[in-house]
Amino acid sequence: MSEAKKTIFSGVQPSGKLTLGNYLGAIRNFPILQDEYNCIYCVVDMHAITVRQDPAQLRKQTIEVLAQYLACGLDPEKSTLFIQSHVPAHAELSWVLNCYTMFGEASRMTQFKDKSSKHADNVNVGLFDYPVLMAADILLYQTELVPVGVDQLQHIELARNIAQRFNGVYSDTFKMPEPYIPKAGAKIMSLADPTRKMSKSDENQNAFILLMDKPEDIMRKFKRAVTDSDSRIIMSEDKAGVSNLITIYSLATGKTIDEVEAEFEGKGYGEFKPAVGEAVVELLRPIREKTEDLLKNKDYLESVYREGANKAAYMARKTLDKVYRKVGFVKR
Ligand code: ATP
Ligand code: LTN
Repeated sequence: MSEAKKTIFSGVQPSGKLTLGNYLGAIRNFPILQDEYNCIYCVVDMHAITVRQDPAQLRKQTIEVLAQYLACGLDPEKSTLFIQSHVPAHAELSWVLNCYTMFGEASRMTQFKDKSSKHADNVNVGLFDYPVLMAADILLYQTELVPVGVDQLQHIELARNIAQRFNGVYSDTFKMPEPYIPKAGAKIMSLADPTRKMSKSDENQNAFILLMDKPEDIMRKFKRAVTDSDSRIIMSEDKAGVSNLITIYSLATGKTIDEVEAEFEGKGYGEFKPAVGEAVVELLRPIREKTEDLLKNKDYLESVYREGANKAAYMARKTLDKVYRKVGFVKR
């Protein structure tokens, strides 16, 4: 890691098993820049507890997300991979940033509104504060680029506003982060209801494809995927279901949208849906197999996240010290 390199930061919540949406929208892009950038990828367990989690499951899923980072091509020699709760600077900076975030702006976050209605019995302060912790994650490392799906854009804009406000009150402290959102795949839709985002916390198992799903489950879910009454295989705004499948097929095979439309011209869903299923089976097969292998080697995974936390803590401390000094805390 050299000082001259620009920094990339992103995180994924261990709130469930990873989906094809997480992969195509975010994780797929994580390894591609690891040679040119100082890349930092975190498993954000502190974000995950904003909705109720089973402790044993959370521990297991946290390790699984780390294994999947590696299986998707992240190299711990090149990138810093760690678990958020292992680096206390995230919680420390988020407290300070709370005091530079307006109640009104936090109230406008659509993810908060969505999750509050989904978990009406547990609208806790952490859920409200979620985007401020995310701003701390990003700003601690002087991040310039944040690869995420489009649903996270509003949170990155909030992080920019907080950074700008803090820099304005004191002096330049934080770099301005930019979102890095893929042109295709930024919002993969649910297979059961293509007007909604594919989400790992959906109650309907047929709504999502998991990276660890068995080939037969992947095939079954695609065959059942909700499409529209008109059976033409074309990309169109009023054909959410089929457009979503075309996007997935195009990303899984590397074919352009035009090529996909030409390939299935005059053909129906009976041919198209199994073809999408097969392409996704082949896309995910090496990731699933690599993850299974890695999960057998807990010592190795432990060495990766320990080493990662040490590197991250060192980088984070520099920013946190600066922030504490600027706001007027006495040096200890
Ligand atoms: P949850 O259902 O628990 O809210 P999630 O499935 O939305 O979780 P996150 O951990 O919040 O997943 O997201 C991890 C990354 O994956 C983020 O960058 C997010 O933008 C991206 N992402 C999540 N769902 C999709 C999707 N359907 N399409 C594209 N990108 C997605
Ligand atoms: N909120 C993100 C996860 C996340 C994140 C981050 C992403 C937490 N901290 C920092 C990018 C940068 C989500 O995907 N729901």
